Amino acid sequence: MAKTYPYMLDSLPYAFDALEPVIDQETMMIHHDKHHQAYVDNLNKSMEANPSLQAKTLDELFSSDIPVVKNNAGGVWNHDFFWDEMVTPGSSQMGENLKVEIEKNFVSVDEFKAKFETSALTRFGSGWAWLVMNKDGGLEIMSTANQDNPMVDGFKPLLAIDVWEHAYYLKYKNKRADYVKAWWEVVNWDVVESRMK
Ligand code: MN3
Repeated sequence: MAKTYPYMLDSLPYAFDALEPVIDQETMMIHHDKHHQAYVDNLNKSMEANPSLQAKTLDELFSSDIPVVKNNAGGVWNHDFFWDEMVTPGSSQMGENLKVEIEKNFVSVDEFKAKFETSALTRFGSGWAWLVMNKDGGLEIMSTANQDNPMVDGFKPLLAIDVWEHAYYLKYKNKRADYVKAWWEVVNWDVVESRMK
């Protein structure tokens, strides 16, 4: 993930229809080819306007005080992270190591999911809900506005759900809760566990 300028949009690691029926093909095409592409293009433009930032890595730009830099750097990184953690519905089960950590921090997998869903549903407007690891190795749930990223505050992201309307509106309309509940089916738990290391 140590990308630098000039930024390129990576292909999805699966077909546009791979997450059907949880996330429909049209949503994936627009989300990746239009929204994610726009973050890449706008980040490159902001780098052209700020040459002194061109040598920085993507995550170093999250704390920029130039809003267009911070927002688009987050947009690029957060979407790469989101695509990588999803897989064909129902094809991934939470492994024992991750389950033990989740239970240690949230009592049960069900309680973890309920808290994560609440975080996703109470994020007002556009943003993300996250499972993160803190500096002591504990797991926490949080949400961020817009394209903000928890790494700015020293957290290590493990899992994130995009709750911008562009992530779900075509299929789920205003029903963010239905999207969030269905989304568990496409989480690739092996990827989440690998991010703990
Ligand atoms: Mn998005």
